[in-house]
Amino acid sequence: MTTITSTPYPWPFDGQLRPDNTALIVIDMQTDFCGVGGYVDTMGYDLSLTRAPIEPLKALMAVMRDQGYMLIHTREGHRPDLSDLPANKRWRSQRIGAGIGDPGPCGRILVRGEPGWQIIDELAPWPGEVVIDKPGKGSFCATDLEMILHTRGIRNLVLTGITTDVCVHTTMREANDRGFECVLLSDCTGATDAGNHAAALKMIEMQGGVFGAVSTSTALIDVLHAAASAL
Ligand code: C5J
Repeated sequence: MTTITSTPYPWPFDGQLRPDNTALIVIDMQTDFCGVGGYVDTMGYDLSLTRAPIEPLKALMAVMRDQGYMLIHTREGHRPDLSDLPANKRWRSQRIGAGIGDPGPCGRILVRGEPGWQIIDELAPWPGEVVIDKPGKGSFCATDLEMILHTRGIRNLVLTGITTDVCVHTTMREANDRGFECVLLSDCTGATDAGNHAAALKMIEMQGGVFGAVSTSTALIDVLHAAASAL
């Protein structure tokens, strides 16, 4: 039995934490969400909040790669012809001066292949790691993520990335509804608003862990190190 210290229950619920059944998912660590001149910066939000997870994530990714855990990266973005961009998503982003699909300092905002859409160098995927391109907030919507997880025998998901209250939360809810056992690491996530980050964590913990559990990278790393040294 292996669990990590987390709230509101020790995760995973059944103590089955192993490299063959658990994946780390790193959501949307793209320049558009945490880099100068990207989408979030153009909207005027505080980049320090969405950049906060970078260092803890670096450390966690190194340990999980070393121990043979599966890493999955996601990128939010749209086709260059914008055929997968809903009109209301474009409209509301243009209304606040950061039109998705429009040109900006990092190329066309949230368009696949543009500089702003790339995952930041510090957290770049390694060759062979799965990268999921998604047009929406949730990582399961209009992607092959669920099929990949089932094919690889993954049933536990460690959720990280940005933003806590939007793409990370949506993905956690989608995963929980599909029966995956989820934990979100509070220091490896960030929102465009500190209050929203805190609220998103609290929502998870209601009803005994309605979407899963909340923990930290250090709690997970401690357990992974202990498990490795017990071998
Ligand atoms: C948003 C995301 N906030 N990655 N995307 O539009 O959270």
